[in-house]
Amino acid sequence: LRPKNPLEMDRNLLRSIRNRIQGANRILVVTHVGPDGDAIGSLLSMGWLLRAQDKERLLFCQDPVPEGYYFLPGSDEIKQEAEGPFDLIISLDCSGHYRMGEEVSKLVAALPGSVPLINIDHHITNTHFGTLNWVDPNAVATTQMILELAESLNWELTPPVATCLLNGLITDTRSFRTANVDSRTIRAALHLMEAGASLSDVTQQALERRSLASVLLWGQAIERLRLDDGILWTEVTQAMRQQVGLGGNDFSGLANSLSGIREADIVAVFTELENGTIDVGLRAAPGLDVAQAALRLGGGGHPQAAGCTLDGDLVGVQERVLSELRRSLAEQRDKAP
Ligand SMILES: [Mn+2]
Repeated sequence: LRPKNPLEMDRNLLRSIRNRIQGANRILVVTHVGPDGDAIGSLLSMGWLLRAQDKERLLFCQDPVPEGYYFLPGSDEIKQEAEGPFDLIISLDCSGHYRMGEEVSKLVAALPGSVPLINIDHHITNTHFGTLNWVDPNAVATTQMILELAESLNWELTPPVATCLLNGLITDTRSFRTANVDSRTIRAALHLMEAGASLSDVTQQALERRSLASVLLWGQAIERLRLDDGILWTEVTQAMRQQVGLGGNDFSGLANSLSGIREADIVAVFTELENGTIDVGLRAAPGLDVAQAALRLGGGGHPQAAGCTLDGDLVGVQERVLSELRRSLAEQRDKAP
């Protein structure tokens, strides 16, 4: 029988996390490059919680906060530059050390001595790169884990904390619609609403509202859709982005929407980033898994939603990824009853 709350499973780990935080003077809190709603919600909620504990902390993300999350309290506090010293690092929603980005690697290398790292994450592909690793693939979002941490430590859930935590739950579950949502998720959401978070506000802001330019970009990407033996894919290039006037790398939601297409067993969206690398977003139909394929390509994620970032030109990356996906799909079809 699986314990309902992983913290009940490992009191020692919880105690160690608490002690490390209590003993730290200046904490670097980091989330992953290309941040999503759970990443930003985790970073901000942890920031608010640490502040209430009178802890000096710096909230860091290598990439800027996507516009859709500006509404979250404290979003302007997230820095893209950091300077030591730090005596503790907390990594949130990162499945591997590389997910924190090159800037963090450089920063950590420049710090004197080795700085302990607390790794809090819910990706099944997590590589346990921390000094302390709390990895719970049964949690629908990293913010669900932070909520449980706060509850266990009797940290107060103020409305800003609750709002940021709910943002992670709502975005990672697409408003409680993913297969991993269970009564534990709904209880968490209930608790956050009671603490002052608005379900309708966060859903509207985080999932519904988008710029016209991003919808026009969707239009172009949809025109380029291709379907071959259950694999549906498309691309978003920098040229397409310029055409609609949408700068940066900020673009999300397309892969999720495409994953509802009946003919698709697997969806792949290839996005050319500003730095020339290709971001690959993968989605699997219920019962299929893209996390393992993503892991073999050097990325990671969840069975239903995973991804990786690859060097190379768009066509070369597509060939490589599509052949890996074909192989993975064939294996899974062979195993299916
Ligand atoms: Mn997440």
